[in-house]
Amino acid sequence: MDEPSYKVGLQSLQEVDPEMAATIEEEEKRQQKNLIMIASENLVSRAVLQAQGSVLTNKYAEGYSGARYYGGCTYVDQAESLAISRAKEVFSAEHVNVQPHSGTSANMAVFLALLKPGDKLLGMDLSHGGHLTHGSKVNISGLYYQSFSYGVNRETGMIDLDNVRKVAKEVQPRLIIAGASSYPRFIDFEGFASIAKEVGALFLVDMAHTAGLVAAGVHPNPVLHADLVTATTHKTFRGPRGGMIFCRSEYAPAIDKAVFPGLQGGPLMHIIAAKAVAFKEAQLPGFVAYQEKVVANARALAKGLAAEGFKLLTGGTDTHLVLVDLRSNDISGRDAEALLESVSITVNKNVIPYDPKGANDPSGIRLGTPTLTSRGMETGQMLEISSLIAETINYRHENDRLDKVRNRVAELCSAYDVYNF
Ligand code: DSN
Repeated sequence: MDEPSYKVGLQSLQEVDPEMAATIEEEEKRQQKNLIMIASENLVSRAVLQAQGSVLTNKYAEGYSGARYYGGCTYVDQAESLAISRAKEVFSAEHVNVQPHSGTSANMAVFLALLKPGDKLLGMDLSHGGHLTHGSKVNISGLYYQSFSYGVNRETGMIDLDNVRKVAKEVQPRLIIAGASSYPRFIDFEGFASIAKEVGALFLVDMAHTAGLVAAGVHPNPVLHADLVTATTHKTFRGPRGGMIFCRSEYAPAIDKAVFPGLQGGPLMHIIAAKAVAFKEAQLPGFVAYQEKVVANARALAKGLAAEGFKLLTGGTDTHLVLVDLRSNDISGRDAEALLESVSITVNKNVIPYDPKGANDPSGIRLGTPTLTSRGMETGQMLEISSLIAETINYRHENDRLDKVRNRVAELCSAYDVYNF
């Protein structure tokens, strides 16, 4: 008997939509053929990809494990409970909500739970390396709340807690936020917590960038010091694209209510399952070694770039990223990004603190090591890549030299597979 034409399709993506299949294949090739150094990107494991592409995408599960608004939730309940128990263990947390669709959603849920529109929040200035959702005037965090910011010291490039304290005392915020997207040093979470206590503010850390390092114990754990911690699961943590919120038990009911029904409807159960897989991977042998290597590689990259004469914010790094100030290299961040892309090295243009130029054509580039480390690269490769970057930027008008860089990048990329399923 012929199958009715309306029955759910069992054909492959290639058969149903060759155009999209080709687009995805091209992206897979791009990831293989480029040295990807976007600090906020990584490569997920096959196991995470499988969970993400699973039939859990079919299930509606508004609510939480054991208290859903739909029948048939036995297995998605299991998936979410596994994610929760593993996340609590990995980060030593009292409570976690694994439903936020992204880091932004996680931050919005904290604001909805604990602030009223018009309340004051104090976060790190976006132009000094902070996050968009920490009070930028173009983001809901700066539109619905009165936002104030602290920055880094002009000379050292470091967060100066005395200055944070001074601003906090002046502003008297309801919420202080720490956490950054292009700050290469450890943040003194204990120091921030004591400032929050002094001024009677709640303390939130957004560890989106460093969650993987924290999970492996190679970075201080903000969960031990902050009232609330938000994170993404897809950066150093190497899980699926998504968010999560950790908090002390006293804030748990408000946080859960803010995520659902406050901000979101049905949770993405396939993504929650993939988060659970990533939490399991964070407990497997190899994860700590991976994160240690991410940091060692970033330090080697910083050392190599400094030896090539590049100026680095704070002079180096404690984490997975390096911020390069290009003002003395006679090239803007935007042009450097495009130039490096032309030799298959992918980075992003980035503002540097006190940048005389704007965000669309800033004075810096940001480089990170999570993806290259996931491919198996080591400090030797980082030193070589810093030379390739220097060669590209310093000899950008010499096509022969750029061709040589292209050839070497191609060799490196084929020696270190992304996926070889
Ligand atoms: N967009 C992210 C980054 O690239 O750092 C910040 O969350």
